[in-house]
Amino acid sequence: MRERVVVKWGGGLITEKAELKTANHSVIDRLAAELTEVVNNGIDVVLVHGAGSFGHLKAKQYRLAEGRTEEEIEGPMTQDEAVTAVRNDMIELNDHIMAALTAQEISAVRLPPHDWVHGTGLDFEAKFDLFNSAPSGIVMVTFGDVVSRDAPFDFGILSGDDLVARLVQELHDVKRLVFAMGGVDGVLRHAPKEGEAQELIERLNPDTNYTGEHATEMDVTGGIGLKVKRGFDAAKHECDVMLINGEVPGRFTSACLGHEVIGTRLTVP
Ligand code: IP8
Repeated sequence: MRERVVVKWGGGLITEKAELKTANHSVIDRLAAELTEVVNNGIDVVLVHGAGSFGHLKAKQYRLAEGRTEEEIEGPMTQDEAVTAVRNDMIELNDHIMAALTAQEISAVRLPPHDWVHGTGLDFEAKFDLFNSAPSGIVMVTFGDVVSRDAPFDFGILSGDDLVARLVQELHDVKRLVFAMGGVDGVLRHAPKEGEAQELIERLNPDTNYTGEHATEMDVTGGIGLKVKRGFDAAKHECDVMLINGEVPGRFTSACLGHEVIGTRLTVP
C-alpha cells in the first residue's frame, strides 16, 4: 500500500509575513522541487499551506476571526468586502503554489476551504466527503481561509493547522505529518532572542515546558502553540509528527520520507 503524508507549508515560510501579499518565490520553488522527490518515492501527499501576509494582515485589520461585529472598523472596506478580498488574496497565493507544482510536473488539485467548509476549529463541517475522495497519485492542495459560520458570526478564519489535524484524523492512513516552518528549526524552549543561543526541543510530549511565541501583531490564528496542539491531536492517530525548518534545503524531503532530520518530533504517551 502507498504511504500517505500530510504536510503544512507555514505562511511565514512561503511569504514575507510583515509585507502585504509578498510571496517567497525562491522558497516555494525549492519546496516544490523537494516535493517532487517525495512524490517520486511513491508517496501520496496532501499539501496544506498557511496564509502569511496574504491572509493575516487584512484579517487582523477587519477582525475576521471574531466574525461579524457591529463595532466600527477603521479602513476603506466593510467586513464583507474584506472577507471577499482575503479569499481572493488566498487564491492568489495558492496560484503561486500551483504554478510551482506545475513547473515540477506534479499533478495537483486545489480545494479552497471557502467552497467546502462551514465552521472553524478542528470540528468544522465538511460540505463534501473530502476525506474519502483523497486521490492516489495526485497532490491534494488546500489552505487556511475565510470560511462561513453560523449566525451571528457569519464568517471566521480556518487555520491550515486545523485542516492538517482533521485530515490526519479522517484519512486514517496518514503515516506522517510534517509542519515546515520559516526561521526556526522546530519548537524552541524559549522564544528566540537576538544574540542568544536557541535551544531546540528534539522530542516534545504534552508535558514538556516551552514558552511559545505568538506574533499577535500580525497573526490571527495560533502561531506555534496551535501547531503543537494540532500536532498532538494528529499524533494520537498513530501518525509521526515533525516540525522542521523548511528554509534549510533538504529537510522537508527528509522529514516526508521519514529520515532522521533536525527538528521537533511530537510524542504522545
Ligand atoms: O496561516 C490562516 O491560516 P494559517 C488563514 O494556516 C487566514 O493559520 C486567511 C488568515
